[in-house]
Amino acid sequence: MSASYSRIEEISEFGDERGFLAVLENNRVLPFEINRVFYIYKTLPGVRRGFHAHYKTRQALVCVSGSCKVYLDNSIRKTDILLDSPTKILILEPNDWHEMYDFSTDCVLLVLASHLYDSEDYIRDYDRFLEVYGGE
Ligand code: T46
Repeated sequence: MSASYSRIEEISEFGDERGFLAVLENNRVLPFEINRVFYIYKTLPGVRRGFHAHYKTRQALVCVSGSCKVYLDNSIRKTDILLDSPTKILILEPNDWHEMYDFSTDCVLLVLASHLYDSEDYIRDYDRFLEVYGGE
C-alpha cells in the first residue's frame, strides 16, 4: 500500500455582523468526494473511541462545537492533535490508526467520509494494522 499522510487544514470562513459560516466542498479542502456524514456527540467523560485504521476510507474530522483530541499512529510516527475550532479540519488517511479522546461536554465531532459504511473496511486489530501498514 502506498503511504499518504494525515494533516490539518484550515476551512474558509465567512464572518459578518450575523455570525460565521464555514464551507467545505468536494475536492477542494477535502481531497475526496463525500459519500457519508456522521457525527459523534454527548460523549461521556474519560471515553476513548476509534482504535482502528481503514483499508480505503478517507475521512475529515472537525469539531463543529467544543473540542477533542485525536491520537494518530501511522506505524512510524505517533502524534496527538487537538481539534478545537470549527475551521480546523483533520484530513485522516486510511493508514493512520486513530483514537479520539478528551471530548469536551459540548463536543460535536463531525466526520465526512469518502465511502459508505462497510465494517470490512476497518482494521481493528493492531497486529493486523502493522502487517498492512507497518514500515511505510
Ligand atoms: C472512524 C471514527 C473517526 C454505522 O452503522 N455506520 C456508520 O457510518 C458508522 C460510522 C458507524 N456505524 C455503527 C457501527 C457501530 O455499531 O455505529 C457504531 C459505532 O461505531 P464505531 O464503534 O466504529 O465508532 P468510533 O467512534 O469508534 O469510530 C467512528 C467511525 O466508525 C470510524 O470510521 O474513523 O469514528
